[in-house]
Amino acid sequence: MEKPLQTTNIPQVKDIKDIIDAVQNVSEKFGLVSLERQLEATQTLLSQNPPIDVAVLGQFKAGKSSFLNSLLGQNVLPVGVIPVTTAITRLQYGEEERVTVLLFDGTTISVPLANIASYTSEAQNPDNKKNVAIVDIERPSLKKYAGLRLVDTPGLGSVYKYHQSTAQNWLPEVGTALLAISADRPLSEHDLTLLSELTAHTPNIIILLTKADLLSAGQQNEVINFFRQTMQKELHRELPVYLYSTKTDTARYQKIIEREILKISANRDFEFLRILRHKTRFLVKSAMGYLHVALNSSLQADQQKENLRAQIINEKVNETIIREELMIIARENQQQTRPLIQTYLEQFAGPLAQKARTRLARELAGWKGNLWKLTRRYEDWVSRIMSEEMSNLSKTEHHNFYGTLKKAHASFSRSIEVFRQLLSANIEQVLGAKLADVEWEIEPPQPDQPDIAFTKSFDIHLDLIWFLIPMFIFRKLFERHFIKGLHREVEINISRLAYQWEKRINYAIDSMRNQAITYVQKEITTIEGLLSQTKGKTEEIRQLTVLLQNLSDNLAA
Ligand SMILES: Nc1nc2c(ncn2[C@@H]2O[C@H](COP(=O)(O)OP(=O)(O)OP(=O)(O)O)[C@@H](O)[C@H]2O)c(=O)[nH]1
Ligand SMILES: [Mg+2]
Repeated sequence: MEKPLQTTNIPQVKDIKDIIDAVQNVSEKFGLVSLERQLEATQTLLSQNPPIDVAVLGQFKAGKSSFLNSLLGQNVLPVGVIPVTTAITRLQYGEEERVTVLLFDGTTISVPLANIASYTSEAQNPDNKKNVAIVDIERPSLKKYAGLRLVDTPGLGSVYKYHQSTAQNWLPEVGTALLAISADRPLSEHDLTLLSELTAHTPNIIILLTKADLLSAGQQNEVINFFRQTMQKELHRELPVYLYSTKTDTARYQKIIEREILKISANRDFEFLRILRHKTRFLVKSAMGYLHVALNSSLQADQQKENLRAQIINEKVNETIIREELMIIARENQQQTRPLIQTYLEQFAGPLAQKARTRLARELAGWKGNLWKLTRRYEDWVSRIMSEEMSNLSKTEHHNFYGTLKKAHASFSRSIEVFRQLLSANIEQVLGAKLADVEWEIEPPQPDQPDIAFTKSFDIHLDLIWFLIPMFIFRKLFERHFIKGLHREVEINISRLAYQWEKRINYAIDSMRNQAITYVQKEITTIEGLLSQTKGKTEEIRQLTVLLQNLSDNLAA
């Protein structure tokens, strides 16, 4: 971490407020939608002066919640071997123990500490169906961390895309980041991306190598050195790296990391300003990138504007074309969904029918009664067995149904990437200005498991005249009929399962297409806004740029 600077060298809250107001002004004037989230987070920090959020971030299962539990000396947060944490959870000092769940609609609920898992764990709150925005835990035992909030976040990179977006959306709020990485895993591309994203949000990043007990002392040193070198090479930065284990030597590791955290708490006001200043500097930098585009466009003679616009939003970079391309990608993949799932599932029809036949043959012998009773019993039996088998099949095999979802995701991403490259290249060629890099990723939604409901599909009507049929003569015949019918039941149910998954997967493809279209629209609107609003505004933009430049020079002091 950087050495603390003299407080007198850094701009105070009032100055930062002026800068943020200036960015807000520029953002409104030029419709800079992509700055909104960070701007809002910074304004909230400034106006509310909340405790510093010391956030534990990282891949799923890195041991984030376990680390916080260990620091607290009590198992407060749910942990597990599969992705667990589903909602942002903040822990801070309070005179009395209190847990408040804040929902997205603004309502708050007070719950006992023992019940937090029902809001923060994937098992009890799958996909955050309870709409939890944040869980706040106050405890008297956290007195030593006064001025801070320790924040547990959902893991990145898990199959639950919801977790990913929750943690990602929360990044602008980060005060100090503890990036948890399992010591027995090599540093991943995801961690490096997260690190570089984090540098936009905080000056304080600490690497926490968790599960140190899985390595020998020699290996631990090797890993620490490897991390130090990689940070230097990839990010040109030195970051503090600490080991941690909740299993062995915990007290020793804890002392060291606790000291780091307590340093922040002891210098809370100073650190708070430093973080705010960092976030503001990043905001100014992004805003200046956009102003640069606006300035270059404004410098062109007004009569050339239309011309300019036509060159940038040209026949390759325009909404209609991209929209069409995205439609075609969606349609082509959606047409393939059903046949792919159906073909895949067909391999199970034979063995399933065979299994059902064996079971039925065994159980039939015990069934008593006339044809009407026998038929009802058969229906119930098939209904139960098919629901059971289809449910199992759905649970164990659904990973094999995602072919078209994955293909569509890759094609959408490529399409958008090409769109952004063409747009950037046009802007650079026409205006000589570079677009600020905006990370954009399509979130592939995770389809739900269908409810397997068996609907009757019998075409035996003979049972209605059961009183005419002497069972002692015909029973064997009907038994054979039932057993023979099983193959068809299996086929019908497999078809239904394929249909249910087709609907879900195609819906997910549509939702990705909509995400992509929204992105394209936003981007084109921003650029068109920049091009059209700048007529005759050269002087104003120049002044704004100079203003932001001066302000950011102050920040760099
Ligand atoms: N060996 C070892 N295992 C650990 C340690 N810390 C955590 N684990 C195990 O790692 C697994 C994941 O722990 P969690 O704390 O749930 O991980 P998380 O990062 O919060 O996971 P998500 O909330 O799903 O993102 C659990 O099975 C823990 O028992 C450690 O220090 N050593
Ligand atoms: Mg967790």
